[in-house]
Formats: sequence, C-alpha cells, structure tokens
Amino acid sequence: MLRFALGTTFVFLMAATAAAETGAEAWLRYSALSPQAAKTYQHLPRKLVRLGDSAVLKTAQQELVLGAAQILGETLRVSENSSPEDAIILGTLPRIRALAPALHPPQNLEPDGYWLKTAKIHGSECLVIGASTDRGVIYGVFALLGKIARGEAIADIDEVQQPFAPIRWVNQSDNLDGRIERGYGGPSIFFANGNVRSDLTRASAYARLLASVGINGCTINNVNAAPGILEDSFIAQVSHIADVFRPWGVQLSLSVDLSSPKVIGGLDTFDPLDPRVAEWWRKKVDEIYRHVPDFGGFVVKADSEGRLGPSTYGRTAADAANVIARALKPHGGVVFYRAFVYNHHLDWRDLKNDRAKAAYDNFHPLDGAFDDNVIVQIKNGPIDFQVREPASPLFAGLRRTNESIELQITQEYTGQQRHLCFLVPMWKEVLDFDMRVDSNSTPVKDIVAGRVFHRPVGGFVGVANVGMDANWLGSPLSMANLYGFGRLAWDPNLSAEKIIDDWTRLTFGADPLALKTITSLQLNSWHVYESYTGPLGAGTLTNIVGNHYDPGPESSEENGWGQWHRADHQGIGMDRTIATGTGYIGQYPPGVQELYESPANCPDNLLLFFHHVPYTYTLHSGKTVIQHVYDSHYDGADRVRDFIAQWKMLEGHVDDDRYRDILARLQYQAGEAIVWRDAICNWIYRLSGIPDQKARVPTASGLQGNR
Ligand code: GCV
Repeated sequence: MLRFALGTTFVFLMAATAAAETGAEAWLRYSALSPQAAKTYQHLPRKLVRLGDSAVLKTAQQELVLGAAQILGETLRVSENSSPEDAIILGTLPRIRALAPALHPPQNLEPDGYWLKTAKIHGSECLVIGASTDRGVIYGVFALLGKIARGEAIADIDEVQQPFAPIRWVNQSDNLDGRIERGYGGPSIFFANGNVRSDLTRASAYARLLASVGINGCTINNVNAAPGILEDSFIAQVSHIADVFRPWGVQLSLSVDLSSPKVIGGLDTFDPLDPRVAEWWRKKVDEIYRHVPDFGGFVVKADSEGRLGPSTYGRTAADAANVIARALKPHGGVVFYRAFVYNHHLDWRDLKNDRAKAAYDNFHPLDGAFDDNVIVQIKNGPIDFQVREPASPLFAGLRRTNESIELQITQEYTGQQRHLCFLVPMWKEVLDFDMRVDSNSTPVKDIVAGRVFHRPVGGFVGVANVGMDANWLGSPLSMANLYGFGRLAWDPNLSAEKIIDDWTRLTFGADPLALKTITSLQLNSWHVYESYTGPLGAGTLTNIVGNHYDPGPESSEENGWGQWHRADHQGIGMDRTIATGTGYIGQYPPGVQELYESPANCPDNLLLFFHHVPYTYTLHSGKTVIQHVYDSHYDGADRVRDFIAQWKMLEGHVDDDRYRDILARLQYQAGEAIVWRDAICNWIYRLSGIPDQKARVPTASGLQGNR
C-alpha cells in the first residue's frame, strides 16, 4: 500500500513566514512546508513521466516540478519513458490505459475532469494524474499541489473531479488605451497606448492563476468594446495574448461592437439580416481563426447604455447573435449575448416603470430563437451587481436557450476593493436559489449549467478586472473573490467556508490564529458591508451617477437610470408586486411569486426591493424599518472597527508587509463606514422625520432623539 502522507487529515505546517510578500503569487505561493510536514510526502515518487507532447502537458509538468521544488524542496526527475520505477504519471486517459491496461479509470470523465489515483503499475508505486483532456491534466496538477501545500493527506488517493459546467470564463473590462473600466488594481495587463503590450509576462501569469482554479476562458477587452479590436492589424497583436494563454488551457475571446461592419468594415450598414453584414462577420471570424486557432468566441453588449444594437434596424437580439454565431460555428466558437439590455431613459414619474423587468421583457419572448452556439449571459440580479438583489427571473424564463450567469468579481458597488467584501456567500445565495420551475427544485446553478432544460452548453462568467498592481486587484484580501469564483464555477456545491479555508491556507499559511481570524473576517464581510450601504434590499445607496462608491442615496431618484428606491416622506422601497406594483414579481414562476408577493412572506433582506412600505412597518425581526436602518448602520460601522481589533491580533502571525497593508485598509474602511453611517442615517431622518430610538442620529432641532 502506498503511503505518500502519513496523516489522515491536516498536518502541522510551518508558521507564517516573515518574508516580504507582494501578493503577486496570490494563492500559488507554494511556500515551503516545515521539514516535519514535508517528511510526510517522502514517499511521493521523484520521477515524473509525461505521456504526450502538447504545450499544455508540458506546462503541467513544469508546474509540478516547480511546486515540488518550492513546497517540498524536492527535485522531480522528468523522464520520457515509463520504465518500471515509482513515478508520477501525467496524461490523458487513453495514454494511461495504454500504459496500464489493468487500471480502471473512470468511465464518464467530462471534458476537463481529472482523476488523481495512487496505483501499482508494472510493480511500481505510481501516482496517476489522468484526465480526459490535456487541460484536465493541468487542473489535476494544481489540485495535487494545493493539497500538498495545505498539508492534506494524499496516501491512497482516488479522487475524480468533474466540472459542473463547460463555461467557466472571466471577462475583463480593459480598454485598448490601457485603462480598465471599473478596474481598481492598476492599468491593463494586456493593452497600453492603443496596442497590445509587448511584454505579456503578466498576462501569462494571469492565465496560470486562472487555470489553477479551473477557469478555461478569458475575454480580454471591455464589453463597451472599441471597434478597432477587430482591425486586421490588431487581431495579429491579439494573437500574442492567445499565445501566452494557450499553454495554460485558457481560451481567448473578444468583446465586439455590433456596428463594426459599418465602423471599420466600410459597409453602409450593420443590419444583422443584411447578407453583406453576414459575409463581413464570416470573413472576419475566418481571419481571427487564422491567427488564433483556438479562439473562444465573442461577447456582445448591444442596445444597452448607449451601445448600438439590432434595434437600429428593428431587428432582435437573436438576429444579431445568430449572424455572428453562424460565422463562429464552423470553428467551434460561441457568442455570449448579454441580457443587460435596458432603457436608461425611463420616466421616473411613472410608478409602473421598472428597470428590473428589462432583461426578462427583452429576452423571454426570444426563447428558442437563438442558435445553439449562442449563450445568453445574465447578471445575477435584475439591476446591476447591487450589494443585494434577488436572482434574475430570466434564469427561469429561457427553456430553449443556453444561459450563463454573470457574477462580478470586481467590487464595483461593493467597496471597490477598498472595503472588505467577500462575495462567495452572496453568489452562493443566488446559485442555490430555487426557481421552482414547474414546481420542481431547480436551483439557479443547475439551470445555468444546462441541467434543468438539457442545454448543450452553459455555465459561469466572472467580471474580473485584474491590473498591473503587483497584487492584481489592488487588495490582497479581494483575491479571495477571484479564487472563489473559480472554485464555485468548478463546483458550486462547495461551501463558502471550505473555499475561504482553502484560500487562506494557500495565501497566508496555516497559522491557527491567522486562519481563524482571516476566514471569519472574510465570511462576515459581505453582511457587514451591506449593513452600512444597502439596507433591506433597497440597493446600494451609493452615488449611482458618479463613482458608485460614496454614499449618495438621492442620486438614485428623479433620473432615468431606474435604480430607484422610491424613498419619500412616508416610506421607502419599490412596489414590484403583481397586485399594485410594477408587476415584476410576475416574471418569476408561481412558487417564487408566492415568496415575494406579500410583505408578510418576503424575507426582510429583500423587503424594499419588492415592496414600498412605511418607515414604521415592522419587520420579521420585530424592528421597524426605520430603526433597522439606524441600527444596522451603527452596527456595521462598529463591526468594521472591530475588524481592526481582530486584525491587530495577527501581528507576527502573517508577514509584515501584508499585515501593515491590510491594517491600513481596514482603518480606512472603518472611517468610510462612519461616513456612510452618518450620511444614510441623516438622509433617512431628514426624509422620515422619525428619530432614532437610541438617540444617536442628530434630530432637526440639533437635539438628540428620544431615548
Ligand atoms: C462595463 C454597469 C457598470 C459599467 C459596465 C456595465 C455593464 O453599468 O457601471 O461600467 O460596463 O455595468 O456590465 O455593461
């Protein structure tokens, strides 16, 4: 029997290192185990056999060699032949079967799935990292190294991992001039001054990070796309990025502007039903595949926020998506057509108007009209990445259309990487939300993966704006969101606790106090952020026409953007009921309608999303709405202050660089939370005239409220 690791659970790891940490390595630090912990892997074979020659397999091999050297201090000997000797064997299942006919690899391994297995092969003790695709082998290597880095036992390992869905992509919002829309981690790693960067070291390192958590595609430019990305000369440049992605199994894709055939193609139209336009897309796509043979496809934002789209010619989103999809089809490419289509000039005076209805209204009637290589990409909620929203009803509204869920790793409305906000718990609430389609249990994760409506393709897309900052996102703790997105896209059934525990061990080591404190800070952070920025589902009460960061509740009203909370002197919240409101709730299946239609049933945390209620309305918690707003803001600000106290206990338990950096960030956040608290409490007091029962909020007369 093989014994690569002696322990059955975790083994004691070395204490956190005092070395300088820039965050560049993120969760792939591969920091050395203590000699004692390393000893438990002493029977790990030192010979490495790679069955195959592809660039991806070579990368997998190099990664394993690097990881073993850094974590265990061991040099793996790479051998082309599989002579009878203990070995780690990397390869796809057909090659493994040929080498070891007596082994019984899993029968139904999905593309990208992998198998980690200790086995005797020709009398030698081997560790097999097998997969259905080369890319799966890389995933297996990263999984193995992750286990070793966390000190987990790998003796007698026999583990099969299957991806939950084929689409596990990130979208970047990079502009060709090097700026990133909603980027908070420095300029683009792909573009500078209108060109692709000549040094793509960071792009390659990013692909490695993505691959390490199973992400298999990356759209490199902003959905607000510059048509110039499709100029022939630019495509040649873009191919250099594809070249550095390819060894990591990451497919490149591009956001495109639908008016490109006219703007850069010299046609007098971009009407998707005009044969000249179809021909233009066909030639353009052929050109792209000449440069990038494994090109993934296009992302389209059209008829949205000022972007041109098929409505210019009275055509539908399906017409537009299909003309491009047909050009991509022979090459195996896909189109992600974003459902983020809405009118941002809505009449705010009309209480029946509702931006939340837009995605369903626009796309539900087109169900079944999209080609099978089109994926309708749907933001998690019906508005726009607010701190809390219900799941978009469109997930349940497309039975004959492929779907992907769009989650925002970038903390646009959730603190812009300056406030701590670990988003995995939020994403899990949406992914686990039961849409009750046909009265069956149909969680969103199953729908987008194509399991409910038996769709050929679908999955998960994360908006991830990494930049040139050494630590990628501008804040070391925010990297848990990128990591967490990848882990959830691979397996949405993982718990937030498991994900953050793994991330913390890999990012900071296994010092027990650091582990306990960091995981607890992260797991609490979304609710804390919500408590001082977006009460009871009212939306993030930020400056929605400006920076999306500072408090600015008045900016939501009296304009056409539709992020209304309808706060007035009597009450607050959007009436989205079927009975008296905008009718939005009617877009959900009946079981979900029942949950939300009556305020008595509706969960407190979404009450103001669905209902307009008086400030004196009593919540399930027993508090009035107004008192909840006061209390949650004071509580939120207090809890951030407490984050600082907790963090200070970690001095000497994490490296000094990150200790000081994170401390400064939490101190800044504590100040900002007070700014938020006071701005929102004063605003809502001015509107309602109802004083805080605890007399913390100054009243009109300057006196404190009733005690
Ligand atoms: C990249 C929001 C953001 C925009 C973003 C848009 C979208 O409106 O503020 O920056 O565009 O969503 O997702 O298309």
